[in-house]
Amino acid sequence: MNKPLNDRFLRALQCQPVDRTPVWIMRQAGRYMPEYRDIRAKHGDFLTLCKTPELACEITLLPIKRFKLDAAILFSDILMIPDALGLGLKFVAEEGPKFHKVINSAADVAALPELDPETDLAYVGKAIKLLQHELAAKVPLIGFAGSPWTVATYMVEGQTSKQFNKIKGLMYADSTTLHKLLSHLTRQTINALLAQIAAGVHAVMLFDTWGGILSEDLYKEFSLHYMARVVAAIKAAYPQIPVILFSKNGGKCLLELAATGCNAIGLDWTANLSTAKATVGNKVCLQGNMDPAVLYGSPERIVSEVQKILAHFTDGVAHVFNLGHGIPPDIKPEHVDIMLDAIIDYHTVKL
Ligand code: 1CP
Repeated sequence: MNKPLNDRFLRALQCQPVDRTPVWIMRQAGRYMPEYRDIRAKHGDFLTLCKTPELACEITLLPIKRFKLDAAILFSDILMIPDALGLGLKFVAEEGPKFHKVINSAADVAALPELDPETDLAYVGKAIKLLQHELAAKVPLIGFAGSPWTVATYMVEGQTSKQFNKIKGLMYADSTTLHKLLSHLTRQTINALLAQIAAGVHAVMLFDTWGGILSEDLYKEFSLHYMARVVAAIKAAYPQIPVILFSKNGGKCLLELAATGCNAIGLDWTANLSTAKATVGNKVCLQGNMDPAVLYGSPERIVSEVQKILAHFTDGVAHVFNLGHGIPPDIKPEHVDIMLDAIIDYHTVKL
């Protein structure tokens, strides 16, 4: 893809100076936007939106047209890989994702196919190519996948979980099988991300939503290790493409995350920014970390919470502003404007 006109997001990820802090929002094209709800109501279910390149492209652009954002993120989902692996994904209203087939034995893992992203995930590449044209290189486009561990939780549990007893059960009863599953997913993830980069994304991010449910040792063995393999493979093929790792509740292993060779670490709102800066602030860019719930607050409170975060980065440590997790569906879009204006105004005042 062409070099974007607005490159402050890519510069921050490379720890280069920027004119102001770049910002994007996890789940920025989602249900809190009336424009998204309209498209969803017209075209049916979420998977249809993901698998129709024209719609995925149109939805990716919605928040870019509506808000002052510095990056677009491809409209897709981390569960498209297990869907392509043949597990039969559907989204049930009020309940979330459900898989028809679940993985619970060595035989299940051995039966998983190797994906060819050019055919099995062709709709992803097509959406990126459409975006290349439609975004007209205004802002960079982020590609993504789930971390192997996080995607494995859905494949083994069959749905979202609170206790994660099935995957933890497999971990303690038959760790060899779980490692085989994670290795398999790591290969598919690498190939899918390399295909996204070849199609034109400017940066990639791994979402490790459930890494934080593991103790430190198990996190290193079952989550971090496989993310490190993904980073190494991306960097070997495309050294210039920035890689962001986001482990929700991953604040314990910042040094190890930075040692993977990633460019940026996404932090949730429980991370202490002073500690994070002191630990890895001279090695990687930090992304985050406002509690999404702040956006339920008053305009004054939103502005003061934004300022509190930005005050940590006046010394030039590389930072991309984001929420600490996805934006909830019932946030008022005007509150997003207040947050974005506060970020832009903060820098206007400082300059
Ligand atoms: O219309 C709808 O109801 C769909 C809601 C929705 C949306 C807008 C889902 C269902 N996924 C998405 C898009 C999505 N998901 C993006 C698009 C880009 C963006 O705007 O950010 C991304 C990056 C994701 C990533 C994703 N999907 C994650 C990792 C990040 C996170 O939020 O923790 C996870 C865990 C999923 C699985 C998923 N997709 C959707 C649901 C309801 C879930 C389950 C979440 C859970 O288990 O609690």
